Amino acid sequence: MVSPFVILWVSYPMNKTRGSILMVLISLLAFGRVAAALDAGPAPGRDARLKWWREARFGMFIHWGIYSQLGRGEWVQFNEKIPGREYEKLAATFNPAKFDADQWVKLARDAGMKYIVITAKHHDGFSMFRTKLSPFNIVDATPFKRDPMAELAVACQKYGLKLCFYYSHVREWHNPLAQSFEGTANYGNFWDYPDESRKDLGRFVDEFAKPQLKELLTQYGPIGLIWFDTPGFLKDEKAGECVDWVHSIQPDCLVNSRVGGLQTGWDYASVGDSEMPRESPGGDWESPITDNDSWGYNSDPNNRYKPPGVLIRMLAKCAGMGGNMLLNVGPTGEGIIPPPAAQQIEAVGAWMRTNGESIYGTQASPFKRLGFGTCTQKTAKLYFHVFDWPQKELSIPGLKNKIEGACLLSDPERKALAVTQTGDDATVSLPSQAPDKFDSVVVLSITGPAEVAGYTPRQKFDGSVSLPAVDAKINGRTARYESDKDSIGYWTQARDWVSWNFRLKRAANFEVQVTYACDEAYAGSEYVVEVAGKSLTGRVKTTGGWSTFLTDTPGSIRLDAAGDQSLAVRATVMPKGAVMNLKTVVLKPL
Ligand code: FHN
Repeated sequence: MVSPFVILWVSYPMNKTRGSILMVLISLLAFGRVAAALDAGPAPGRDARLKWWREARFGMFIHWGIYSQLGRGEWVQFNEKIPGREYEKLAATFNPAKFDADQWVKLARDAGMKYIVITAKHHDGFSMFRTKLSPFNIVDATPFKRDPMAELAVACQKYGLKLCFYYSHVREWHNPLAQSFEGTANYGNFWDYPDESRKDLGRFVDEFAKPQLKELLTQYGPIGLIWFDTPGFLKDEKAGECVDWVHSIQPDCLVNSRVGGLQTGWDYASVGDSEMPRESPGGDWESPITDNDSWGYNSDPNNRYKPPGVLIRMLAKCAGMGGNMLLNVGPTGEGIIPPPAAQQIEAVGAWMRTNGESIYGTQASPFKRLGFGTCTQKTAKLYFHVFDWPQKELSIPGLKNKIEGACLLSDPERKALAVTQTGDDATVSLPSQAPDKFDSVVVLSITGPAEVAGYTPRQKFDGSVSLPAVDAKINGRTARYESDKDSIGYWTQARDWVSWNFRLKRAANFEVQVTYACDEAYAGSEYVVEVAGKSLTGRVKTTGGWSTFLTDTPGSIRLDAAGDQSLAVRATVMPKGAVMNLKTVVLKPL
């Protein structure tokens, strides 16, 4: 079953908090039904349709439209409430003479991307393709007059990528019929079309969206997928019609989950915008990730492009959780992919040329967590993506299979690395230098399908033991793990406590380091750290807020016995209604 959070899909550029809260509520309403839908089993032909997509793991997203000329993102019309008549004038100046479909697709191909999803029509309602449904389109309304989708189709054919279309089927600011209200929030065009009673989403879908989809699915050859967005309150029935419509015209064309909140029949789930789930959502999923702070081109010099290392690790993490990464670029109004974006993509491409084997066609990691990075797998092969290169050896916890061999994926000779295996603990000897700054891949050949024991933190090579909140057992009523702060919060009952099991290889004296946050108004609790029959006491000080963490050292402790141990943190005194937000406990050898 796919975890419910795969459908927490949207955070809005114009009012993130309001938009996110609303979408969380909508998503919560949808949980049961999506889960039920997925439990009902795959739609006929779905596995066959998804074959190329599961193999691909990496695609390019392109947000490009007449808004790109302004350099203020794709939401500029809504954010600035630009009247339709004014906004339409942008078509008259749109002449992206530097657009070169071949160059764009080649850039994607060289980066190892296998599909391109481009905005055929975004919320502004401007069609970036030849259409009979509206004169507000790139061929009829601009001096450019060309159909970029036709040119991209040729280039995709040439370089062997799948061409796919983003299509905004509910939210539109140009067509007066399109939806405005989504619950209490209004993301429609209420400044040009204030009379809500004249809006009719059903008619908009039937009379405009579906015929346009038909054009997209009949004018450009085989289309890999239709990427629907912002379903809002589209009725299940209508969303279902959209899915069937796509499949009836091109049975092999995939449809993502944003077609509707509660749909059965879509092919894969889109998680939230630029969301990196903490654990695998399960099933087939994809994360759309912007390369900077915007989707459409943003000329603000403060716009932060993600460094290549971040993107490479995101790609590995997605694959490690069994998902795809759809990396977005926002070309300019002239039709070029901004140089910082192109450079980023080239750097990811360089990594993919060496390490692509560890991404394409892989499945999710069999390990719940790996301290050093992540893992992907294929039959009889495990690919360990090592982000934090350990000195000398890589410790692999809980692998039950026999290891037949190990090597570095970047080593052209694939020289064998020494491996020792004791029970379900394995160590692989490594060179001292990481072969890659961001993600070095260590390949293990194993017998049979990977079998992994439950995760227990292990003592590291430097002798330290790190016990993060995410691995803690939380005993109690209110305390819970908060992923945004990566800590245990809501610890508002003194009797709640947390504990970890861990495995010690070598006895030592350890300094105990407790990292926590505490708001000034709640400081003053007392806690104890208990391990191996010994205990240390600490007092919780203010750290300046619930998200500001500091490290406290309540003392040191000797652990004599190697083997399985457990450590607990309890509150002994809680004068002000909360204990702390606990992030980690680290045992540092003295
Ligand atoms: O509102 C859009 C946004 O502009 C962008 O297209 C993203 C991409 O996933 N989707 C919507 C918000 O979720």
